[in-house]
Amino acid sequence: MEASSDGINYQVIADRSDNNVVGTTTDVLRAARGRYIRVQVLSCSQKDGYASLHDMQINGWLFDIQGYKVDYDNKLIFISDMNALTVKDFADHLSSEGNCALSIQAADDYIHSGDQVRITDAYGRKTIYTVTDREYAYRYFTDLALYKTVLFSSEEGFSQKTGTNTHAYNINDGHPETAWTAETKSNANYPEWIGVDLGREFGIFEIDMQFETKDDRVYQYEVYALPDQQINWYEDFLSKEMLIIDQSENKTFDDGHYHHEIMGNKGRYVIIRILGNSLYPDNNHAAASLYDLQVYGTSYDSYSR
Ligand SMILES: [Ca+2]
Repeated sequence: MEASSDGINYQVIADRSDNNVVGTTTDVLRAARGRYIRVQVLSCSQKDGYASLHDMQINGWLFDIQGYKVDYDNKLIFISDMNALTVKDFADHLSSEGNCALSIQAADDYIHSGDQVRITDAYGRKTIYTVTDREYAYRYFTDLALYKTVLFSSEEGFSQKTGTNTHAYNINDGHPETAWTAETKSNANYPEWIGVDLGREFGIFEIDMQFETKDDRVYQYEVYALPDQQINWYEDFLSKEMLIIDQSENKTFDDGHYHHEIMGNKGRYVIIRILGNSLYPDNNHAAASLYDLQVYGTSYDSYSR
């Protein structure tokens, strides 16, 4: 059995010249690569028996150097199970991407899920990456919003009533007991909005929020994901094109904790627009208030291609 990438030059990928199995045979190949496959029938055990083939099936992977993604932050290399990478192709490609050396602890000539890849970058830094074929493992395990720049419509800053810090930066400070409260002056004002600049675009899969629940208030809100270049907040709120979660009719209390799973919407800015709550406008001090915002997703710009 021979394979060729151009239909002219063939190389032997399986030698069964001493085959003595009658009927169906299966050859499992580990390092064969080709576009054209041909079978040379050399002889037959039966005197005067002629060459005859009922069926031939070939299973394989698509060789595609674009078929992997590198998650530099979580030190993962994602390989689709529809694609295959040889160690050599991968090394050549990474070298062309600016990495000067790598060593791969692979079981054979292919890179498989579970392999460890040690990459030395152009600055001599050595990092070990883990190869995975499980797409969910490619997602970020850490909160993308934590300590990132907070954007907001207004903030009280300091509560005269309780003496507590109510600055906007409390929504992603890692402390569940600290909260942002919007400016109330004499009257709460809606809509208010608050969110984070993730620093660059991500595919957003999960958003977790903890609102204030004083007097069992229930908030109505919308969540937007805005792309890198977009900073015209109010226009986007009107356009609704970047609306990823619509809770404008929300009546569910859930202790103010809302967990949303979405489909990887692309965005750099995650903004919660708070439309009102169940106490407002009867209680004109029931301002927007949020304890915590967490965002989970995948990287977009760390893909190698
Ligand atoms: Ca907090």
